[in-house]
Amino acid sequence: MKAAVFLSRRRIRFHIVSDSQAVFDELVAAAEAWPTAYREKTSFQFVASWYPPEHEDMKGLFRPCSSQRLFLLHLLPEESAVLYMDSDVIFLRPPEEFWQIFHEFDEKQFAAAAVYVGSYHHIPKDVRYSDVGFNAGLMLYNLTRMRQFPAGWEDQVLNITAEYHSKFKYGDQDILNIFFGKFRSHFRPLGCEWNLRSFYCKLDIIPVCPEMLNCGAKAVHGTAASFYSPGKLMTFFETWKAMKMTQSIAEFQAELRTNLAATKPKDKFGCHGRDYIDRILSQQLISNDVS
Ligand SMILES: [Mn+2]
Repeated sequence: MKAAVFLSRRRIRFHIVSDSQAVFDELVAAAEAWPTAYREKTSFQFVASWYPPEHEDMKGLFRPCSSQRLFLLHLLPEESAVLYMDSDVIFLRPPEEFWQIFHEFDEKQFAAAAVYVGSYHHIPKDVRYSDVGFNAGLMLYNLTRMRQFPAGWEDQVLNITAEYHSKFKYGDQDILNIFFGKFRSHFRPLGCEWNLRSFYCKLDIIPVCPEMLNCGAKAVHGTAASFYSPGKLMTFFETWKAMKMTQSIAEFQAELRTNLAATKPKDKFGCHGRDYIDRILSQQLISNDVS
């Protein structure tokens, strides 16, 4: 949230979906330390966790509550569109640049996410979105169109869960990959540069995401608890966390690069071995190249 607000030139309304009012209060209290100019353009709203009656067990599908993103229509009845982000996503571009992608949707599309998760062969070929899937940690949803979806969004989600539950590896992300495998015309695939994960270090980014190698990541996603395991990604997270929002973006970029360069130990994701990782984790902060 701090990165989104720091980089944005717009007002941002956050809807925090949680099963804990205390967690929400903590977040709001942390934001009180932000400079006034940032606080004034930000608002927070608590949205209590909700699951369909008799489907409360879906809460534990993957990480606790990650499956809440399947029920945005119910959670946000007043909203017409939403940028969904996991709690472990950090922007390197202003979030309004991501929001702009709504304007590229054709007349049927109502959701968008960055492609390339890895192997998606655990889901049957006839229903999976693709062999490599997409990541659900950062998405755009046109909620108006979802509400109008003739087969019923929530009915489909529950049907998919009942039918394919035994195949799931990533829980609710698998449900989304099956939904948009069945109803492909409603999904807009986005470039992998919108979702850098530790997995890209392991594989080497060059063959799987050349855009990111050229331009750097536009958003970083701390999957596999990578922000909490010593290494480049933890340094990235810690530098953002400690940042006071009183410097310019360029000054912050310089500080981030210094901290990344000073991070020498090997990490379990193999990021230390990629000589381009420092650049990829910092380049888009002030890049005008938004190709
Ligand atoms: Mn996540």
